Amino acid sequence: MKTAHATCHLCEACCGLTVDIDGGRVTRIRGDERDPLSRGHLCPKGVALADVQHDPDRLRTPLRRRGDDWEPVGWEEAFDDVVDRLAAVQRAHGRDAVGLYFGNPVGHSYGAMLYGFAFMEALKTRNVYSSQSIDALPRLLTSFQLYGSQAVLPIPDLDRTQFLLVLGANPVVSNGSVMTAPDARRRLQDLRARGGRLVVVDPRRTETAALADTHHFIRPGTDALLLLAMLHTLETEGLLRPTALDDVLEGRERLLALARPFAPERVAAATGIGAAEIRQLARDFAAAPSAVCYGRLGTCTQAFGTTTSWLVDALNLVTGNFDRPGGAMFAAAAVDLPALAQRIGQRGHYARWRSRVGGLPEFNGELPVAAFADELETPGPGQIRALVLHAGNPVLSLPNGRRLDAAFGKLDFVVAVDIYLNESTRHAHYILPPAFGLENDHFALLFHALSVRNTVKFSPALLDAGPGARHDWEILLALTTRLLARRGLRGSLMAAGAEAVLGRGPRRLLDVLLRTGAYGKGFLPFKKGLSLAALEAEPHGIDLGPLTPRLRGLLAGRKIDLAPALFAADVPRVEAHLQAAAGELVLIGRRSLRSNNSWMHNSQRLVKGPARCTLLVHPDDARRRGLATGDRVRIASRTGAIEAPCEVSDEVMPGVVSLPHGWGHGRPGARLAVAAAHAGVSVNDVTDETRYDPISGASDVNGLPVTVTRA
Ligand SMILES: Nc1nc2c(c(=O)[nH]1)N[C@H]1C(S)=C(S)[C@@H](COP(=O)(O)OP(=O)(O)OC[C@H]3O[C@@H](n4cnc5c(=O)[nH]c(N)nc54)[C@H](O)[C@@H]3O)O[C@H]1N2
Ligand SMILES: Nc1nc2c(c(=O)[nH]1)N[C@H]1C(S)=C(S)[C@@H](COP(=O)(O)OP(=O)(O)OC[C@H]3O[C@@H](n4cnc5c(=O)[nH]c(N)nc54)[C@H](O)[C@@H]3O)O[C@H]1N2
Ligand code: SF4
Ligand SMILES: [Mo]
Repeated sequence: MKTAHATCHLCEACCGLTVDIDGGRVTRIRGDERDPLSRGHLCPKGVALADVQHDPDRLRTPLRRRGDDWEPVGWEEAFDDVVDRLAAVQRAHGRDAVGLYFGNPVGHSYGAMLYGFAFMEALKTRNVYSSQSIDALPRLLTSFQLYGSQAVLPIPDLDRTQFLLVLGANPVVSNGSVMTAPDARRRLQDLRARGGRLVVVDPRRTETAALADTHHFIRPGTDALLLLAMLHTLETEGLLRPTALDDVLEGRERLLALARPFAPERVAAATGIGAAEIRQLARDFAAAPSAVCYGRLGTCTQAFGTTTSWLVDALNLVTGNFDRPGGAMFAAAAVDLPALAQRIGQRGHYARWRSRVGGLPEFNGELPVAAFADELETPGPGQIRALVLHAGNPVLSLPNGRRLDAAFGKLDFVVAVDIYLNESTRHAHYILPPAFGLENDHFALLFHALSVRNTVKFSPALLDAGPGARHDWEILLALTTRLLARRGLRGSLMAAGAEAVLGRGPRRLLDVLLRTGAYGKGFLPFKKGLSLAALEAEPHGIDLGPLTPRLRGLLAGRKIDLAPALFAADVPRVEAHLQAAAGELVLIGRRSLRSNNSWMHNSQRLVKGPARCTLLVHPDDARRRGLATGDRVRIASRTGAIEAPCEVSDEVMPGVVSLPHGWGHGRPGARLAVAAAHAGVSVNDVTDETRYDPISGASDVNGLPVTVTRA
């Protein structure tokens, strides 16, 4: 038996793991006490990583469809045939006829991320989609507009702030998002222990709200009204002082003028938060020695996602809580993504083109998933006829999954790079299963840059994937070079170039990135400078200290417009929402400590116990409909209806019901034995792809009008 150290890649928290391995199998996973960021923390998913690692349903060899069945096929044959078919579709119907969807796990694999760029370049389709547009797109667009780069992402200085205002996030369960914060629970308890305050604004009394000094229920989709009323209060009560960043801020007067019509009294009914409470919240925020407002999934995946994300930053900026300890700050990672993004020209771009059918804007080369179904179904040049699915499960994860499910079934060709034969990959003609988890090296390329503390760590693979295995990056590289090689002499040269640069694997690239990064030149304790070898000598990772101010360097002479025209133009729509129909039930989601989006339900230890895919209904709403806990209820929307068990609970506010996403297993053709026995229903069978934030195109899945009746 050996014991070694690794990093959990399942969520943004990147917890350090101590792993016992016996005979090539993981026998035990514990939290690594010596990891400078996670300090021993481990959640139930981290323990269950072993279950996925050794899951008998996990695919180990490429599969090719034979009618309704599958046959194993060799890698080279599979690569050749897949690329033949993709190239044929592009030749016959144009580049955009091949669609690409990549899912959340790509962001957790530095190899898949780096090689994914190359693959996208080779495919050259405009039909690129990802889970980002049902996640953080409004946050990225806000950064692009305000700071000139999607990679300049403000992170709450969680470990030092004296006042944290959380809107639409549940870090005690999620362990942070666009805020890498392992053991968020302890960090929040520490905040209160040092005399700081935690205020949570959420339509559900979440696990995070349970730790808070104050929790305000808020009617879904009304955060922008709340933030405008807070800005109004700050101005009218004279609570705004000059800030250290005033010389780089523009448009302060325009911002305050936009907020002027929104007195707390005017937004109280729509938000569900009393005017006195809103005023007090603004006063407390302004009076705190340091404060930070943090908005996440609930503020992004709603009707006003971009405007809300902007106002969150605006509040931090005008109160002087930006780029200073205890406020919103910026990580300085060993591989500094904002600097890298600048160097490789990936600062972002917006609306350079729009989707063919719905006219939704691209962001940084990607179209919002709200446009996906139309682009699959609507005939004409540019229609998607073949699809590459990389580490995504859109049938369960995207709005109106049923429509996508049907559309995928009609495609000429689908290839999936995935470890499971699941609800989405069952539509594939080929499934190419990569090495997984502890068979991969880990480096938190993305998440070191989103972290509440600067650390750096590299974890080499602990398990041998076996001679027949391929890593995500190897699969992407094989497809990339083959695609290029089919494009004549120039393509062949590019393929040879790609092979020469990328063929030695992502470790080489990472070493270059580390050596050319901010710590590459030499720093204590590495007088020689940071390199991959230096990192490998420190299996627990290296602490680089708390976040430090650095915004001015990131702005590189640019000023921050506090009220960009693109966002300001949305305020009348926010104002119109004051009159939104009250009384109708709206649906929100929720996450659980024992669930990871749609793909860890094949772990017995995660799914055991009482069913978790239940509809939370407030007692008043239940009484009115004659519902009790355990009743089956029918949840209906424009797109369809599903049935789930009812759970009466005052955890949700009146008028709001909550159902988690990622369930709805047991579909014919999928191969997930445990998940099928704990199927649940998919909330995305009732979410609506036509509902999105019009600025970014991000899907609005929180605040969906539904009718709920006894089934
Ligand atoms: N209604 C509603 N919908 C939501 C959300 C919500 O809150 N409410 N949340 C949204 C969010 S934030 C996200 S991120 C998305 C997620 O949306 P997706 O990314 O589409 O879905 P996942 O469930 O993460 O599925 C990941 C897939 O990757 C596969 N996989 C896992 N590890 C690997 C790997 O290492 N390599 C490869 N190649 N494949 C792998 C899994 O088998 C699975 O098929 O869901 C979104 N959908
Ligand atoms: N255990 C576990 N951890 C995870 C995941 C998981 O599936 N399971 N998924 C990972 C992923 S991909 C992501 S993106 C992160 C997400 O991490 P978080 O951003 O923390 O996401 P959620 O837990 O979905 O929290 C969103 C909150 O918004 C609330 N909400 C809904 N609508 C509104 C609204 O209009 N206004 C306000 N103020 N609140 C609203 C919901 O009630 C919910 O509490 O979590 C990651 N971590
Ligand atoms: S919090 Fe995230 S990174 Fe940490 S053990 Fe759980 S799933 Fe893994
Ligand atoms: Mo996500």
